[in-house]
Amino acid sequence: MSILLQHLLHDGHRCAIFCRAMQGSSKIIDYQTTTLAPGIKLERVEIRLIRLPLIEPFETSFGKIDSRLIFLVCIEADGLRGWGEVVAAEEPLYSYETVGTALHVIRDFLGPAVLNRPLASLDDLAKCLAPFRGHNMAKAGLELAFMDLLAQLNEQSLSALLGGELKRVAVGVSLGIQPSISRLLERVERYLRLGYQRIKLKIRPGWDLDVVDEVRRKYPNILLSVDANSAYTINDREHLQRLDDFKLLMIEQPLQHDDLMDHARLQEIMKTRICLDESIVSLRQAKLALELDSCRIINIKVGRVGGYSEALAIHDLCVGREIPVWCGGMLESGIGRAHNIALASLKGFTLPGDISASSRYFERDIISPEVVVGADGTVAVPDGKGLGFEVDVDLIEQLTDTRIDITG
Ligand code: OSB
Ligand code: MG
Repeated sequence: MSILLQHLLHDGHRCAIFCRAMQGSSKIIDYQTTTLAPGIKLERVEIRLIRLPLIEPFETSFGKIDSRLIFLVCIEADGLRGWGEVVAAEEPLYSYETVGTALHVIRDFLGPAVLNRPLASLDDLAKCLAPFRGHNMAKAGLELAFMDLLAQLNEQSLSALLGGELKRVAVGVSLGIQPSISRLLERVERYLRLGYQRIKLKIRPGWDLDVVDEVRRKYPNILLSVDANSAYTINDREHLQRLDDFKLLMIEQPLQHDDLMDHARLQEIMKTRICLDESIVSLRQAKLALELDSCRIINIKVGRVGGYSEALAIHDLCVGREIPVWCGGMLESGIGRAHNIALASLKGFTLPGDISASSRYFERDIISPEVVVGADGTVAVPDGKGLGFEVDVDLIEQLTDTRIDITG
């Protein structure tokens, strides 16, 4: 049994943990059926951890991974199941949250807080989660599952429930740091041929100016951006200014995650627009960033900001201020990917999102049909109920490493 699991197993009466390594197979636990009126009452929250290998390693300025431990959240009410995904990674590198912290927080606090009370809207759910500080990715997992459920109950698509209007969303690809420039150029060529509308290059000191120069030289007219994932400091300002030569669509998160001041200082001297990712963890931080002119583009990740209520508010703020918005990605499984597609169908998402085809990352996805990118670099927004994709429950069951049931 993993150290993580040994640590997490405890005698709490509200949850049952099923671990493949421990029991051989998972079991279903009974729960009490509750009435629905006046709002939905969530009867059960289920966590599933499944490991999905990546087709090729993904390297950023903060590390390299070759698989994703996917954290799924399933909630049940009125015989229906809603699915969400917690985008936290195994290590606290992109954010302080991890699979372990999210598991703890959902099992011990957030899950019990949302069970068995009438929830008529997303707002009601958000109010149950609001007292708990931080842990946005954990909160988002519940909000996502809840909105899938609500859409199914309303017999509408998630996109329609969110107020999305686009039928297809524009997408780009995020290319990790490669062992060589020639390998990177080969990847750029591949994804352009597949139709992706924008190429984003991960950069870090030592893998930046020369690399961008080569790509730009070979493709003078493509939409090209870079993402530093906080690899620089304001002392690198002159170095970063040299990126202004490459007609980049944006530079994403060059400086520290909690440093809006230095981003504003850098934006003042750079022509290239700064886009904030890690720094935008709430509507308040988004307002502050725009007030300070720390960025001129915002990347919305529903997980990073704590769910749909905050994501929609940030979207509306940006639309009001004419700040372009795009949908970020966290190497999600099909479930998180389906949520991203629904979110990106809102009108304010005017730049291509990091929403790749399932096959860009995984051999086999856990939804059907898988997400596909058309030759025009767009992804269709499904109009079926809820996520609009079938969740492959059998495959999830087969892949389940850890399962936790939380009941009231
Ligand atoms: O900074 O946008 C990022 C992946 C993991 C963590 C952070 C980031 C990313 C990506 C990949 O860039 C986006 C995707 O295709 O899901
Ligand atoms: Mg980023």
